[in-house]
Amino acid sequence: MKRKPELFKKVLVANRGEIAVRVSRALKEMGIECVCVYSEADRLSSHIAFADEAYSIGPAPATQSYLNIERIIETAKKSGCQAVHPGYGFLAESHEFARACEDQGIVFIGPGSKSIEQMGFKTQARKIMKGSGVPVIPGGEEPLSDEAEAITLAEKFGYPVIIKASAGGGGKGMRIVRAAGEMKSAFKTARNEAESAFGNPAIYIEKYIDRPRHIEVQILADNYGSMVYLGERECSIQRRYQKLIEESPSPAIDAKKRKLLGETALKAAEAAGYRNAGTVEFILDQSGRFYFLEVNTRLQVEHPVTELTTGIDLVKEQIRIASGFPLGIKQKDIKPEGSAIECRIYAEDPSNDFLPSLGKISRLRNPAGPWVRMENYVYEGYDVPVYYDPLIAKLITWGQTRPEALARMSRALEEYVIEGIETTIPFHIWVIRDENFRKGDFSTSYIDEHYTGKPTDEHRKVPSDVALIAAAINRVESTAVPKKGSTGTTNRWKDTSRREGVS
Ligand code: MV4
Repeated sequence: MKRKPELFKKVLVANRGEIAVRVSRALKEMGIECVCVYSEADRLSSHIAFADEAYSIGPAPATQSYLNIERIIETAKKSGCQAVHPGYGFLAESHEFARACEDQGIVFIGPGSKSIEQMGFKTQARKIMKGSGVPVIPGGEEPLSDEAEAITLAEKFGYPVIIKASAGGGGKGMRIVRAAGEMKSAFKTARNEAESAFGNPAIYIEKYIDRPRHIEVQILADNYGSMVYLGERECSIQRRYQKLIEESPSPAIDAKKRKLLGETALKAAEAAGYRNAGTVEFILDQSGRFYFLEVNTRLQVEHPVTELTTGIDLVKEQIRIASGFPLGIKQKDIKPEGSAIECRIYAEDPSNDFLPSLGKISRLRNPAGPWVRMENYVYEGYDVPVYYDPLIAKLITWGQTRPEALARMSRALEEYVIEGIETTIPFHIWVIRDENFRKGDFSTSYIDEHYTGKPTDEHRKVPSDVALIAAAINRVESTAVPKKGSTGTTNRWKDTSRREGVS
C-alpha cells in the first residue's frame, strides 16, 4: 500500500507481555500515542502501564481476547488509531487479520496480507524461492496425494526424509522417515497433526538434513522497492522448536558467507514482493551449504541481538516504513559491530523437563550494568498467568567480541534473582559455561545431546532469606564460648551462590 509519508499519531499494540512493552517504548520515543489492550487475566499486567490508553478486550483465553480480530479492530477505530502493531505470536502472522485491517482502513504494521498468506503456505513459498534462484532443500513441489507418492519421492531424494505440514511452520506436525517401512504411519500422523494444528491436512516431503544449524537473516524493505539485510542470527540452541538462546553474528558464518546469505535473503524478499521487517530462515548443513527454510513475516522475539550489533531500532523502522517513509538506511552503511547474545527467560523448570512453573514471583532483582539489556514485563508480586506463553523476560548482552558478550551474560545471569517460580536461568548459566557452546560447536541437537537437566550444585543459588538465617546461626555458633574439651573450630559457613567469575 502506498501512503503519503506521515508518521501515525496513535497506534494500537495488539499484544501483551514484554513485546507490548517494547513496542510501547518505541511509540513513546517517536511521540506517537500508544493504545494497549488487555484480557481479564492481564488486568495487573505491566504492559498497561506503558500505554496512554488501555482497553479490556475480553476473557483470559487468547481466542476470546488477543486473537479476537473484530474486537481489536473495533477498539482501534473507537480509540482513533491509524495503525496496529501486532508484535509476535497471536495475530502477527494472520493474513486474515492483516486483510481485515486493510479493509477497515487501518494500517497493519507488517507486510501485506498477500505476502503473509503466500509465505505461510510452505509449498507455495518454496516454489516462489526456487523460481528466483534461492536454494531450497530438495523436496516435493506440491503437497503429497498419497503414501505411494511419498515413497517414490523419498527414493528419489534418498532416506532419511521429512514430512512437513504445508500450512505449518515452526516444527509442528513434522515427521522424520528413515525407511520405506515407516512411511505409512508417518504419513498418517503427519496428515492428522497438520489437520488439527493448522486446519489443513496438506503435507509435503523434503530430504532430511541431519544436525543442521538454524541461521536467519533480518531484512527491512520499504514500500518503494528498497531493501537491506542486517546480518544473521544464530538460533540453533533450541528445544522442541522453542528457541532458548540466539546470537549475532553466528560463530559458523564468515564474512563471505554472510554477504551471500544476506544477498540470498534479499533475493527471497524480492521474489515475495516483501515489505516491512522480515526474517528469512535458513538451514545450514554440516558441509556449510545453506537452504531456504521459511520467511517469518513479523518482528521476532530475538530481534534485539540484531539491534545491538547494528544500532538500528527495528520497531521504529517498522513504524516508519508502515507510515510510508522510504528506508533511510543504505546497505553500505550497515556495519554490524561486536557480538550480542540473548537468553530467553521462561517460567519453566529446566531440571524437570522444562515443565511450566507458574505462580507468584516472590522476589525479583533484575540484572543491569554496562551493555546489558533487559526486556521484561514481570515485577515482584506478579502472578505469571497460565493462559499465555511462559516467556517472562529476555536478557541480552553485547560485547566487542563473542567471549566478552558471553562473560557479560554470565555476570548478568549471576546478578539475576527470581524467586517463587522456577526459570530457565540455571539452564542458561550451564550453557554459557559449556565448552562446546563457547567454541561455537553446536547444532539444533545441542540440548538433546549435551544438557542433562541437572545443573551442578554450584549453579544453584541459596535464596537470600535462607542465606541470612544461615549466616545468623553461623555467627551465634562461631562466637559461642567453646565448651570444655571441644576443639573450638568455627563452622565457617560459605555462601555457595558466590563463585569465581568465568570469562
Ligand atoms: C528441517 C530439518 C531438517 N531437514 N527440514 C524445524 C522447524 C521448521 N521451521 C523447520 N524445521 C526443520 N526442518 C529438513 N528438510 C530440521 C528442522 C529442525 C529445526 C529447524 C530450525 C530450527 C530448529 C530445528 C530443530 C530441529 C529440526
